[in-house]
Amino acid sequence: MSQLHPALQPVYAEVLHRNQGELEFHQAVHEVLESLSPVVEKRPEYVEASIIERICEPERQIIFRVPWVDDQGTVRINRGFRVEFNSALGPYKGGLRFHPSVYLGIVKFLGFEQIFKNALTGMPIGGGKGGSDFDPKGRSEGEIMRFCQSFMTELYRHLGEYTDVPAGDTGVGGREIGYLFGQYKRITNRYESGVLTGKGITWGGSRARTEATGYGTVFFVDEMLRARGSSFDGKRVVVSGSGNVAIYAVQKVHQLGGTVVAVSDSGGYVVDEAGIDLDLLREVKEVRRERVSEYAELRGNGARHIAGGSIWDVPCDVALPCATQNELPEEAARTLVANGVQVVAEGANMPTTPGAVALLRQAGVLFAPGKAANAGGVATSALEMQQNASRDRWTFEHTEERLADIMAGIHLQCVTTADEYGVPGDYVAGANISGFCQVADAMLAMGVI
Ligand code: NDP
Ligand code: 2IT
Repeated sequence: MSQLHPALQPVYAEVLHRNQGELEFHQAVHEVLESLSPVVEKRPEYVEASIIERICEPERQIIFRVPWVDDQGTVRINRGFRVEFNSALGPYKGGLRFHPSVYLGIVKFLGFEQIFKNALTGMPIGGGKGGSDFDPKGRSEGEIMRFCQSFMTELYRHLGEYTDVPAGDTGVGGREIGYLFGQYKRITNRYESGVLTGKGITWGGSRARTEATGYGTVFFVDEMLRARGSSFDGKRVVVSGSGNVAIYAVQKVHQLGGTVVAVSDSGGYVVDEAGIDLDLLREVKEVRRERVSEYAELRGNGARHIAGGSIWDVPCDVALPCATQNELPEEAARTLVANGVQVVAEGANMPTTPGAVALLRQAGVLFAPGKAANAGGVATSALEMQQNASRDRWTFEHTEERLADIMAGIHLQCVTTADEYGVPGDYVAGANISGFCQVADAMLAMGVI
């Protein structure tokens, strides 16, 4: 990790002291503070008003018990979280994650990232995140529904279309949003469409929201390539994960002329030199809710599954980590560079470790941070809120066009901000500085609250 600006060292020390053991949160804060040295020099008013200290402290943190009964009649207890991090630009907005690894440090890192990501979208949304250590793997439909109902029975009192608007994230997709929305509607006796995003199309959802994060990541890379006179055409691409973000990244890469040759899950990865068959992947993951190993068995064209191991061993021009945090460590970055990778763009949140990011950038690899590259999901959530507020429903084409425009706008903001602050071509600094300044200016305007 590089040295922070002297004005930022005590801020970071206080974050470590106040949030002990929350390693992912420390990592996310450090990564933003590293970018802020030129801002501290250029905008002393932020330091005088303690804006950075304030941004690092969530406005509100909610932790609650989630009791539910499994199919055997046993009472189970999970922990629920909602961290309402920053509402300077709009109501708290961000997903819910259901995964056994979830604890306060993960929710806070995600919520912190979300503040700046949401600012970059240019939409009026603040930052928040939530979830539970509930493990949906192997659970029946009934168990998932009862868990979601219990979770919402506490969470509902903190939500509202002008207050806090959750959506999905790892382990929370359309099915879970349905159960959560149903329970919210029942408890409040209000059809408040704008309280959750990622809803089904017939009951207030936006077309293209399901596709938006993966599509947006690929649109962002397309902008990076285009700015350098290149394109996806003929590129070999590796996408980690095989969930919501990964699946639609694969689809858009194929539409733009690239070939995705590998995808993964937590059990291993599949190499399919002919190009991933999207229909089969969707059937295995979205319909049967099975493992990628089954994809290799059903494909029958020489596609092979490698249990364990690292998907980053597969040579590629473009690498899109779309699974989870810290899934692309330094050794993997070294292998990618040795194999000639040109671009790494984060579809997931913080999938690349700080050491790996440094190594990629030293090697001249184009690197797009998640805050910018995966902002298409939450941007389209904001478009869903807009449709809900106006009781309207847009076409797929119109929504996708808005998404593409937003991603092009984020790319431009990263480039121009990096230029303005003397770090040309640095997408990490461009994204962090641009997102930060928008939030900081709003906080300054609103006084000490
Ligand atoms: P899903 O639950 O749909 O899919 C997650 C995928 O990642 C699964 O294939 C899962 O495999 C895999 N995975 C999880 N942990 C690991 C691991 N340790 N090693 C390898 N693979 C792993 O989640 P999403 O696709 O929605 O989210 C993926 C990432 O994208 C997350 O970081 C999320 O925060 C981020 N993101 C999501 C957005 C959205 O709109 N959904 C928006 C922006 C970012 P397995 O099934 O084996 O667990
Ligand atoms: O990390 C993310 O940006 C998301 N999981 C999407 C959040 C949202 O509110 O759509």
